[in-house]
Amino acid sequence: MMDDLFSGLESANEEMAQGAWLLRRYALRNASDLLKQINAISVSAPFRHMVTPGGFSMSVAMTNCGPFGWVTDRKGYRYQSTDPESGKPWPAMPDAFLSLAVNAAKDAGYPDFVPDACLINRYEPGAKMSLHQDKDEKDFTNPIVSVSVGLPATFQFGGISRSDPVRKYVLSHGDVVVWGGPSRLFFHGITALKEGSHEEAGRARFNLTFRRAAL
Ligand SMILES: O=C(O)CCC(=O)C(=O)O
Ligand SMILES: [Mn+2]
Repeated sequence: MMDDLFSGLESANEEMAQGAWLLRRYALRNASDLLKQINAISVSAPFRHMVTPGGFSMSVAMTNCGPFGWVTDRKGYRYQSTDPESGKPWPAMPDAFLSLAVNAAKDAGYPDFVPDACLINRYEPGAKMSLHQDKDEKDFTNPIVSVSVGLPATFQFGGISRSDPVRKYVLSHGDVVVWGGPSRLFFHGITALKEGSHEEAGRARFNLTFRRAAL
């Protein structure tokens, strides 16, 4: 029944800009497993509120898995292979994460994407991420794959300049956004998460951002 309703993936997909696709419910079947894996990862690499170079503590709590993890502190933004809190390598990227990211990228027109970094964002009500570009990676020919689980959030997607108009999209449990090519460096952000409770994720939204950090 559900298969019939959602098998027309075309209708669930929306092109947000050239090279940018919203794949609605793409990860719905994986979502409970993703939550379990996120929980396991956070046991060895706990969520933490990192500090920006300007000295502000981020409202989004973060951790990472995979060969490289994105970090920020007073010294700047960067990728590193170890967790600065423990000095240990980040937890391995679960196979289910990797295949989800590879398949979503392929379906959005990026057949060569192999992520080496997975940033895990945890938003609690009130948390937000201001408009920014993802530009700490070495090779912008690789797309970004972004998976949403838990409470819905409003994603803002703009253009190549900070002042470009933004469109808003509600990202729900299981939604995947892929952007690359001409939109790889487009500004984007998440507005303050609304209060709520999700039946599987509780009072939170999780986002997995898959990137290729190294060449
Ligand atoms: O939470 C999201 O959907 C976006 C996260 C993001 O843009 C980032 O971590 O760079
Ligand atoms: Mn981003």
